[in-house]
Amino acid sequence: MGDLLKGRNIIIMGVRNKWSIAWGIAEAAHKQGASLVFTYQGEREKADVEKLAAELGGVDVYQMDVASDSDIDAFFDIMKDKYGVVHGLVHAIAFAKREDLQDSFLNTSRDGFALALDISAYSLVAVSRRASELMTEGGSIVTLTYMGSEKVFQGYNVMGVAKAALETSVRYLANDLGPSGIRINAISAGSVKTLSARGVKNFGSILEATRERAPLRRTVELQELGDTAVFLLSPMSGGTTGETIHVDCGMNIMGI
Ligand code: 1JT
Repeated sequence: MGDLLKGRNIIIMGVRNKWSIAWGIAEAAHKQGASLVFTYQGEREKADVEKLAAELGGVDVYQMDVASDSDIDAFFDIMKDKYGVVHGLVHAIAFAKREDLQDSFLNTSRDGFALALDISAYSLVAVSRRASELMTEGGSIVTLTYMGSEKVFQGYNVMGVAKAALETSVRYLANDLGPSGIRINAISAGSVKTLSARGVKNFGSILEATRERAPLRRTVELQELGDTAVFLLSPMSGGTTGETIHVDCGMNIMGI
């Protein structure tokens, strides 16, 4: 418990279930007194997300598909009417077609490439623009990335390209938003067993390699990702923007 985020209205996009990185962030932010709002993609996610929201006692939940500009506009209209001011935004959303995460990158279709980049990278630009209009007291935006943007991971393919675009978007957005007192940073999470990762073949061997080779000899905990997000959302990180922070038990520093 603490009050690092007390009185701050923070939107979290991408809570899906207990294993979600966004849920780890929600729990950590809740412990620091944040007033949270969750968004979910569509009807399929509604019940699960509402149940999790109830666990934190009175978190508002709204449907918003980042593929739809009208969904995004409608959501931020509600935020403006109901809250007026937004202090924080967590973007924990990515998508790629299953076939594009299995085959070789060489075979990525035009459609698959555009879809992965739209949902995983452009969506940050779209929601940051709307959120920034409500961040009249300054603000902090946090997104999630993965080391597949920097180095080749067999099968990560188009998501690696999307995450590279996401990280570069963070830098350009930091430049645009900085003068308004709004910071934006990315957390590069080590491998964790989320629903997204579950569908990935050989994901077990990635976790195993992390336990064997990462400096800390283990995989990262959701709580550690949550605590880093709290740091980035709070004034504790006031001098940091445009940055990608690795929270991966040191895995990214290793060669073979
Ligand atoms: C997505 C998925 C984004 C899985 C993701 C992701 N970011 C990290 N992971 C886990 C992962 C996946 C692969 C991998 C290593 C880690 C799936 C749905 C779309 C968005 O390959 C080495 C493929």
